[in-house]
Amino acid sequence: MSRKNQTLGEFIIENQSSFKYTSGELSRLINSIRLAAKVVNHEVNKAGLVDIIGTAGDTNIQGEDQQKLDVYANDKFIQTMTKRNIVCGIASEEEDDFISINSQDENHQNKYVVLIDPLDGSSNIDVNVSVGTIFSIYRRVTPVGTPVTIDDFLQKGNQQVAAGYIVYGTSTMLVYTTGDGVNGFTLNPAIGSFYLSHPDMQFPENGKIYSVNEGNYTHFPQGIKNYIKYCQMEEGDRPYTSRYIGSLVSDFHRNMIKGGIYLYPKSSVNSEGKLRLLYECNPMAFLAEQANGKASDGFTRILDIEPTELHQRVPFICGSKNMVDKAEEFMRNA
Ligand code: P6P
Repeated sequence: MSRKNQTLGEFIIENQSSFKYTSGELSRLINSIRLAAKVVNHEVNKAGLVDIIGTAGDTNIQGEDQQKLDVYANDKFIQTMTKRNIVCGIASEEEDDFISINSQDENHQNKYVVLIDPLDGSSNIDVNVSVGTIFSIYRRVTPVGTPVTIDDFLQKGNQQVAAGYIVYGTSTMLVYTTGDGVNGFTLNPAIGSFYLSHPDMQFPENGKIYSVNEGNYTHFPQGIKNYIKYCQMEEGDRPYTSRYIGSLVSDFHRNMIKGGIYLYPKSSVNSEGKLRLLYECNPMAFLAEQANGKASDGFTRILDIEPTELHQRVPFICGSKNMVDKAEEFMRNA
């Protein structure tokens, strides 16, 4: 039973036995993500000081080259998971191809692969708007003892063993699931520990917030246009409130707490939408369903979509179950 104010470390140990692949490897993997999150958080929070402490292309006090924050975040998460010898492969939005990891020559004995968007919404950093890291974890499907192949990464979202995000906002939170509900941990920067602040997070079945970039309205499918007009109509509990941060993790996090729907549909500009299936939509959809929410491409459950390539995009509608149902109804009837 989770207790508020438990540390993330205590929570992982206490709940390890409930995870069906109890081997301690996944716990060590979550711990490595926790460590990388703290390192990245430190840099993200300094971003506003770039004119004082240097930026990409400069060198820092250790003489290291300063990097763009999304490249920095990518390097830190990959280094941390590699050094701890826990995963056999990593795919990242920042890497064209997946990375086979065989650190310390352990002959590819590790069982987990991780797919990651190391710093989603990074364009918001320059204007001091929150950004996030998104991760998705699978067990490999090819034989242990051999290098990973693309098949280990092109798995349906319903095969994920864990998923989560870090939101670098007014506070830094790590929110994740291993298939037994969603729990949120808030970082106390003074001592560098994450504390269980949001146990058993759940989407309200209904909500009054819709998140979509309405600047694309004229390019949307008719069903989406009709749903947006429905949200704006004076009737019953509507009009809803429009809230769009431009950072998926932040919009998702707010909607999960308050109730709401996030939409990034396909359009005449983005024929498959903008968001990536494997390291944005699948992990967020796993979290949504574990929190009593729903996620689809407007017609098909996100977690059932058969992946075909590493960086493929899909339309994404996610949030409070009854709101997603209504949006799908408009898509079907258009
Ligand atoms: P647009 C950030 O680039 C991102 O991937 C999501 O975090 C965000 O919701 C979306 O794209 C914003 O895209 O086209 O509305 O600026």
